[in-house]
Amino acid sequence: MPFPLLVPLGLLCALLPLHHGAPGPGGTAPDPAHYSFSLTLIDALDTLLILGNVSEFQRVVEVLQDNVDFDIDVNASVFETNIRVVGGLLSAHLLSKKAGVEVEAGWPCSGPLLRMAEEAARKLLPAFQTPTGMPYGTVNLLHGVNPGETPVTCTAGIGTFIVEFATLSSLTGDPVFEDVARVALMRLWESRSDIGLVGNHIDVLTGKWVAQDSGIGAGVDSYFEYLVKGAILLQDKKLMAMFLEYNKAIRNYTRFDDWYLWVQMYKGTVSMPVFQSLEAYWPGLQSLIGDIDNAMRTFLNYYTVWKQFGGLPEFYNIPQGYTVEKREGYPLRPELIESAMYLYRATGDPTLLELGRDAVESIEKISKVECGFATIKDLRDHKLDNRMESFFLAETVKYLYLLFDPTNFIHNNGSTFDAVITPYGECILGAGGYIFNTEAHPIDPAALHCCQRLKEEQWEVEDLMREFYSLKRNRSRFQKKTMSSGPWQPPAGPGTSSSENQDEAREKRPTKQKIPLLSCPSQPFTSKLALLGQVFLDSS
Ligand code: DMJ
Repeated sequence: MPFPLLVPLGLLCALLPLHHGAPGPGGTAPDPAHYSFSLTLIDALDTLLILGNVSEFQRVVEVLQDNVDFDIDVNASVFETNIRVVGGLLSAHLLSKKAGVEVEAGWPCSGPLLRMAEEAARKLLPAFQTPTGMPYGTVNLLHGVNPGETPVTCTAGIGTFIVEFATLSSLTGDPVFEDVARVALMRLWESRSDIGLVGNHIDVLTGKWVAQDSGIGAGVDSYFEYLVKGAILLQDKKLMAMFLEYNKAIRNYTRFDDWYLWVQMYKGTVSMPVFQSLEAYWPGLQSLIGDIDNAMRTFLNYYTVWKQFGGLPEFYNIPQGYTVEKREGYPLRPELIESAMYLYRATGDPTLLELGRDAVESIEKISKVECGFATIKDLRDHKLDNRMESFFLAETVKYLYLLFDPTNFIHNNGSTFDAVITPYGECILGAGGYIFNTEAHPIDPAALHCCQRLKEEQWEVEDLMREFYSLKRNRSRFQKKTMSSGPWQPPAGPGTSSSENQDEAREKRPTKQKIPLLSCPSQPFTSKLALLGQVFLDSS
């Protein structure tokens, strides 16, 4: 297996803090490579553990604790900061015990990396203070949203928060993160067209679509991904129902011969017969909903493009069978390898390993340079660019390794686990079923049930109060025949204040599901009280 060659070199040189802090070019969203908070270190941290390098993991945790500072005057992409920084820190926090880091009492409900994740996420919250509850795309980490900031955000920049933010809410007990993420998701859902599609960019102040191209790739991709992953992580049937509705519309209007094109979101007419490298996550996502046959067919289409060029060009014109002008590059993206990893777990089909082998060979042969692996500027002549994206270490290397390492702890099927004593009782961790955020940072779903007493109790008290007041109100209505009340309504249109949105989101939060699909279900408040905070299954 040629793989071991690739990994150590990539990690040796690339895990250095970046200290640039330059703003984005020409007022556009800033380039994450220019943030001043050790982006690559954070993004690559959990990769170290997955590859088995615990001593480096421990060293990097110390470096981060001593160096990371989010109180800086930098314009940051809300989306990128969430998926790379908040996601990377959360994942590393949850894996730190496994990596031999001495964790503090209270872990996983407290710890330095969790505090950093929370601090970074709080810096993003001002972006959600819009009339629609959909966030701005960029926020200044010191001053909040810049006056004059563009209100146009891409769909993925609105709908890619629930995995990190719900995890953060569960671990910290502060519901604000999950609330804002849910409001944003709900608004997108309400903004879909009559034929069930969403566009590419929307004005977060007015709720009007600014770019009406609809597809599964750039600008939209991880919104769909987070409906599925959020549904699995939170056992939330409504999120899955939303995805399945979209899935129907996507198949009806955008799928041709197992390729996915771009169409006009209101009419369904084809606007771009193009396959984008970013779309290659889709077969992996289909495998998560059990649609293996469709996933394999689409994967094989994409693999033919890989074979044609030795990598995936950013854009590929499907009828012409060639790259699109100025989109001939391959920045070592992970998506096709990610799909191969999921599908290999599901099928064991050796074709998927062949893609893995081809990827390792291409990356080694074309992109390896003295101090890392460079972006391929043009797949036609193999010219290189002077940059390595942080997702290469966070995702590409990780998914490749996991494709070839069937016994990795990430693939645990529940046969082993760790019992951890938390301030809220015993909690089971490390049993598998990890949910990867869109930057490949694995989140242990069981961890969301470790620190819940506070939150659950808070909600129970809120529910009791609500019940109490609604009883009281009904009684007085009965007596006075004045006030009207009704069932919960979805968030109102633009103009609703975001605190109202958040109240609504809290009301709409799925409380206890009848049939938990994952382990570690939470007990009702009363039983937990009786059991002094220990989490036991109903049957125990
Ligand atoms: C990553 O940063 C994330 O996967 C994101 O969702 C889009 N794709 C890049 C890598 O290609």
